Amino acid sequence: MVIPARLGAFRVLCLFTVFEAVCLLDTGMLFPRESSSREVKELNGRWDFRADKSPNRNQGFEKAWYKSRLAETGPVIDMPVPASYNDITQDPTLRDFIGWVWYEREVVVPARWIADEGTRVVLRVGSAHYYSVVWVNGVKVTEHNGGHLPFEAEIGSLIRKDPTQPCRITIAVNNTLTLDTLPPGNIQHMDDRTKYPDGFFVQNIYFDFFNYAGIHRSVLLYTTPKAYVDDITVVTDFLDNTGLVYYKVSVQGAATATLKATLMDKNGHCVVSSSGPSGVLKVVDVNLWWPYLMHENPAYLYSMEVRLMATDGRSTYEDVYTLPVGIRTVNVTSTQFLINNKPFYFHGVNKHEDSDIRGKGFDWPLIVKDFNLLKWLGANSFRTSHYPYAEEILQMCDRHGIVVIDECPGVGIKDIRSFGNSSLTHHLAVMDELVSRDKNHASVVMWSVANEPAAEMPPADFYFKTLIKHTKALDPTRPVTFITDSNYARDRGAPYVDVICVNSYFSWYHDPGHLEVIPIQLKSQFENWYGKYQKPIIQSEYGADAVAGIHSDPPVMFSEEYQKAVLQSYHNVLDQKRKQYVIGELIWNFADFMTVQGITRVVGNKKGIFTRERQPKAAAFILKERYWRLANETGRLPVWTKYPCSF
Ligand code: BDP
Repeated sequence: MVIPARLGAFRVLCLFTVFEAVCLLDTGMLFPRESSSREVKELNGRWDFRADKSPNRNQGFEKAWYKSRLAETGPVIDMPVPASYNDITQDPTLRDFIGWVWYEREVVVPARWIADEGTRVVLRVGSAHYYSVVWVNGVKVTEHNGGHLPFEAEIGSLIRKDPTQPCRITIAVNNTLTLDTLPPGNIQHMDDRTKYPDGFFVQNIYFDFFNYAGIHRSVLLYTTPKAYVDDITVVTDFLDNTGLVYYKVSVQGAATATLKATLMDKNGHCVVSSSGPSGVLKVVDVNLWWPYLMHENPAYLYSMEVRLMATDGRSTYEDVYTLPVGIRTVNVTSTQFLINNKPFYFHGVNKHEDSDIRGKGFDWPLIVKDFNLLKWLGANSFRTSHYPYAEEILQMCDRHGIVVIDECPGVGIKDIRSFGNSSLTHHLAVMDELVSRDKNHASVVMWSVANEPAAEMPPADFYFKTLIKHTKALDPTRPVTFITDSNYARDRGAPYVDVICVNSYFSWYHDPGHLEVIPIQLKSQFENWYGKYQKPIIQSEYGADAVAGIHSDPPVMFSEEYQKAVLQSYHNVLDQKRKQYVIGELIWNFADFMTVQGITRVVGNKKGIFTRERQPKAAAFILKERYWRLANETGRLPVWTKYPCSF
């Protein structure tokens, strides 16, 4: 249910109801933040590492490598965390390794954390690809199925058992994909010894990016008091110039607790407060959260401080957690996407978490550079193709007003066996984790449950109906979509989405080299989809490969000129249709990125408008000119954009 904007009071009533639904998830996944009651210790840097290259990849478990220091059971190498391990060494077998790899490091835990029984010590892994098992001092503390999302374990009692021992953390990570993982994949053994060496196998994948593996995001220890704020959910709205922040706090570790929520403005001044585990904060003369280039003061964030007091007879606990809150609404009509009741046109990009050396490893310099490029380009949005991105990236989106279509790792669902019950159950669980992690980001305006599934397969309809219904129940305040490249999706899956997202590569994968087909085929694409559903449409991917530095006039495929020409032809049609029901365009892709080796890829996918090193190709300037023109037409530019060299 996306609630129509015009129904004022009814809408507020509904938000109370939907708010209950958002809170269905019972375990919190709050981003670890320091506060007067919480400390954070980053465990990033150099870890010991060994890939288990035994034939069955299982020696690490058989020989219990977690029981003693990794260096005692065999040779170890240096491995940075966070980073994919694939491109770190000169070892080709590690670049393409499939199976278990082992990471280990010892940590000095502050004595006061250990001494104070009233302190919880939590070990958190921001993400590791794909399956992880974690031990502390040889004792298993958790395991997690899936990359791209965080997981954690409380380890306080374990490290208190013998405070003289250093805290040894061992993490085993396996990048093997199966028909039930997200994304799916499968292992194929080649037994013909006239062709393949002994033990030869490959991992088949059905998605177009390198299956980078390892510990991709920060590993942290953080503390909370024994009684603590476990989760916060906010839903925002406004009536006239009063902002409304509905909040709900869940508490762990205390049967009863006193809670106070205080909203502060950008300058740290208290605006309004309320007590109790749930309530509504009314903000007079609200500063709404607006997207970049839609308003002269975009991305306004309040801070909501939640303060908990609890006592268990012996001790008193105080916990403080501060959440950034942007007040905004999202609604969809049959022809428009509304943010704060005003039409929003997505002029943005699709990205990847990808760079040289680090692979998919989190890297602040890269992230800040990418945001500078997005702003230079005049992009107001991106899709997290094809998996959830690091939380720090979404925080940057909140801070800079970059609107996000938040995608789960449901990419490459192409085998009929990946539409079965166990796949669906896992997919639903991943959506639970994703919504739980990202629900409070103002920048996130839509969920994408999958990219280009094989919609021609009959089970696709039930699968996507269930998935979309489930996601809407988790969060009825945001629209839900799935991304399609298939006309079959018109009957299977698409009936349940709020916004139609279509990928197409006319004159590339279809009619290669024939730019003249674009106007006809793109127009028919839009008219067929709109004709059937009367729902707004986003051109969620389009583009062409261009190898930077290859030039050709007249344009031929793979030259910078051809990429430019494809973009220009698409833009002509988009300019007609955006006056009707097309609500956005996202180029494929922001930057060149690594893929599996294959005859259609020249050291990766070259559809970036920037190279992998983030230098512009000719197409970047075409897009920049267009996006700033669109922004001038549809938005209100911030004062500082008069000085573009401030980027
Ligand atoms: C699209 C996929 C994307 C690919 C792109 C391409 O969604 O992951 O990278 O095609 O082939 O269909 O460049």
